[in-house]
Amino acid sequence: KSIGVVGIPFDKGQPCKGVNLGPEVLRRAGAVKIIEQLGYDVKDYGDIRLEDIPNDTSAYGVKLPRTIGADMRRLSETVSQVVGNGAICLNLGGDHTLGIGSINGHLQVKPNAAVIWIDAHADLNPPLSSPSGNIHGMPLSFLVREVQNYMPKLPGFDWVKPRLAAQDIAFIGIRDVDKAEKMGIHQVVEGALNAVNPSFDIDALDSSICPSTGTPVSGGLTLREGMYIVEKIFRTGNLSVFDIAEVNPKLGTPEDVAITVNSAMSLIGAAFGKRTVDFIRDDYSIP
Ligand code: DIR
Ligand code: MN
Ligand code: MN
Ligand code: MN
Repeated sequence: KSIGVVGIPFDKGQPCKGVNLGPEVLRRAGAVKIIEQLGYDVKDYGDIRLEDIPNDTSAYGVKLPRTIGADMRRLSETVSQVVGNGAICLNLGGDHTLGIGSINGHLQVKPNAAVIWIDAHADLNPPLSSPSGNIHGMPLSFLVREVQNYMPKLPGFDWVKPRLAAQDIAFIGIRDVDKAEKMGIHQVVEGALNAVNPSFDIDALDSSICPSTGTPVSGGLTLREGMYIVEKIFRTGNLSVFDIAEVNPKLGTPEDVAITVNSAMSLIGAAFGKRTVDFIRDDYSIP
């Protein structure tokens, strides 16, 4: 089986500087090596090229819509290409805006894919309902069919199609939901597990094990719970795209960064079948 790795050094969806360094810190920690050692045929697509469109005025409270739209379009095309080639796509963020490109591109090739949104937050705010104006809290609103009545026509996003039904999303780890999001969440039940796209915002974990992220929330998943979720998904044999988002190596002490990157690395390993106990054997028979 092959894996395509894509870096998204993107930070325009939220105000904290440094989350653009996520792909670099995860690559340095060995994110590509760890999956190669598991026996996959790995192709690193590098980081996606990011736009800088001049005079990109805000629309409906969203900053830099044309620039962000162009960036996500490029990610969507890359994910389509990787999945279309028969590989699993590993997306290294970057802030969680990347869900727009990742899921749109995935669904273009596999329209029946189910999304597992692993996050402290629902990321379902339509632009005009968003309390923050930060687009990393909005990605699912672009994708979910049932909320399109609330979606304005944002410049730069005409290529995104709401290909996802609310019933094909499962939320895990959610504990900080805004008012407008509650209506949407109500409609969500666990979808059938066909092709699966886990989108893992590191802040789904308890803030004690991911201090270096922009919006940490206490009371979250333990590392074992997070790993259990992605191990389970791996064992379905239907993992198709995996996103890891919101690791910010510029937040907190060097120790905080190490704790956070270690958590992310454990999740990446577990998502691609790394056994927790490496020396385990399959056969103990005595000849
Ligand atoms: C909040 C925070 N719901 C917002 N969202 C975050 O800005 O819309 N998502 N941090 O991961
Ligand atoms: Mn979050
Ligand atoms: Mn998120
Ligand atoms: Mn966040």
